[in-house]
Amino acid sequence: MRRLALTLGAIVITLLTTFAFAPTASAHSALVSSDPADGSSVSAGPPTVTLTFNEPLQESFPALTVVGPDRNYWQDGEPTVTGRSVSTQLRELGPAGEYLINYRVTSADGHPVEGQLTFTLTTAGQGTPGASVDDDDESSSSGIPVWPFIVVAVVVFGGGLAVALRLQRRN
Ligand SMILES: [Cu+2]
Repeated sequence: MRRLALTLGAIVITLLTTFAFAPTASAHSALVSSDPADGSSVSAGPPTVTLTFNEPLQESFPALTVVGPDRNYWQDGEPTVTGRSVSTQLRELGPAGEYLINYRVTSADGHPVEGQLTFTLTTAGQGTPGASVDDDDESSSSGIPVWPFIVVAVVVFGGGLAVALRLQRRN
């Protein structure tokens, strides 16, 4: 009975450790506002897209893309982080319809935060799009590799299991 309790205890500790190391989704830096606002309609594209968060962001590896109803990119250049905001230049827009703003930033505490907003262009513009999303699937998706977390989880879990088995054998 005592042996079983030790084993179960080791497994519980292992699981807790695993979850502590796992990437937590989004309770860190929170988006508080955007320009254009989420769900808004505009008759002409704004020159820049800016997202503002509740706390300063880290400047490493921001991602901010704007994808049109034609599945082309409409942002121009790389995003920049300034304090609590991340922004990117926007091309003159093209077809009317729904544009998706995809973002990924790094919280002050080092955790990635990502999400998606939309706005609707009501009057088509004359702009020329950037690359097609479909030509660029790998770098455009969330982009954060999952495998390091899996490796850590497996190593931690395996280590915990070894300890549990050894405790069991010793008794
Ligand atoms: Cu965090």
